[in-house]
Amino acid sequence: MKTTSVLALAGLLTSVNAHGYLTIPSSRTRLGFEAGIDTCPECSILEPVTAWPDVEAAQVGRSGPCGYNARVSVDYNQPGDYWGNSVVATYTANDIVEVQWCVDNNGDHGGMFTYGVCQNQTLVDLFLTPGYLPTTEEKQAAEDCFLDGELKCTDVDGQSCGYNPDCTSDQACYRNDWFTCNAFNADSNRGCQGVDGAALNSCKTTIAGGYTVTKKIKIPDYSSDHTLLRFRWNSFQTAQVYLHCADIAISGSGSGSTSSTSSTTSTIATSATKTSTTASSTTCTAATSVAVTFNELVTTTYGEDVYVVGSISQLGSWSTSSAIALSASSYTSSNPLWTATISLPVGTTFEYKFIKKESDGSIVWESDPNRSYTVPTGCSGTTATASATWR
Ligand SMILES: *[C@@H]1O[C@H](CO)[C@@H](O)[C@H](O)[C@H]1NC(C)=O
Ligand SMILES: *[C@@H]1O[C@H](CO)[C@@H](O)[C@H](O)[C@H]1NC(C)=O
Ligand SMILES: [Cu+2]
Repeated sequence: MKTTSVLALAGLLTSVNAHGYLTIPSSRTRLGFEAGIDTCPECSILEPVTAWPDVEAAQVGRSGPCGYNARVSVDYNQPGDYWGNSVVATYTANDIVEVQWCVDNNGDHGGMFTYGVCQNQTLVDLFLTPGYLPTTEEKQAAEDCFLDGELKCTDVDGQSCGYNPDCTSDQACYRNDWFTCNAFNADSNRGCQGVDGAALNSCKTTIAGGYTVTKKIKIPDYSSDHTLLRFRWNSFQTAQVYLHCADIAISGSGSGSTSSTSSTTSTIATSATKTSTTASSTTCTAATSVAVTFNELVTTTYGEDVYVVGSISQLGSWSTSSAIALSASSYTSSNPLWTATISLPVGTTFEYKFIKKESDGSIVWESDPNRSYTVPTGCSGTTATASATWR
């Protein structure tokens, strides 16, 4: 009994559970962290979902547009004592402002990120009502609205807006209106931490120290005393999306320009189309990637951690230092389960092995032969499992 909990705890503490969160303007998560309600602001995670290469495919579920931290059971879609009741920043319509998030040193999964403002105040108000927890449907409707109200990288004159190096031109992620992290496996300036190239601990995370990721956005031609700026980061490496909101105000430009009228019209048209698509969708959209869960039964001792490494970049290209950590959060002595869920392109065939990393840093490989796997095809949202026992 005692051994079991020690092992499980060891796994929890050392697995790659660290990621990123919106810091400027102060997100609800940041405020929760500063108030001591949240012990890991970078750990609000939507998983397992298809995060790549279609960065808009994942439905937000309980996480909603503002994030849910399962670790501390805090739902940031509902105003709390320390967030959601007043704005943290007031911007002027059409202004260019700098925003920032923080990526943890131990969970820099690469990928792409976006910011958004939902211009449907009725919908946003559901997330600003003290004591009200939006339903899953309302959370999804709001997320769709935030994606419609995307603040494009390309809206900012002079900002360089690149394509993600881990995305090929035939994939849905090949778009430069979203912001991108650098190549996941780059030797220098890698991943999201490479965007600013800032020093470790340039922002605060709780697991391995953070790096700032700074970009500019253009505040929309819109006015509201209290609305939300939504941040969404889609991981390249893992089947994870990170969602955060900040409470902001936007003072209108007063120009009442025709461009804002026409963009409102197109927003309605887009969401109407989306709704009817969803309602009539009994046929499926083919998945471009699948969340594959790797389960490995392996008895470990204190200080040992289990990783998966393989022939494709998502599995570290056989480099043990880029291997993906499995989590021991469900480990028991009778079911010594280590697990990780990774988003992989459909149809990919690869070889892999599980490895143990000892507390002294040495590596223990599984015996030959290499394992092999082909990611299945299926409808969007398909998941798959590769289960194995250490050999
Ligand atoms: C705003 O959201 C509400 C609630 O989802 C919806 O009923 C309404 O049609 C939306 N309004 C516009 C203009 O899209
Ligand atoms: C497993 O894959 C590695 C990397 O491609 C290769 O060097 C090794 O020979 C393979 N092992 C077997 C038994 O085929
Ligand atoms: Cu992570």
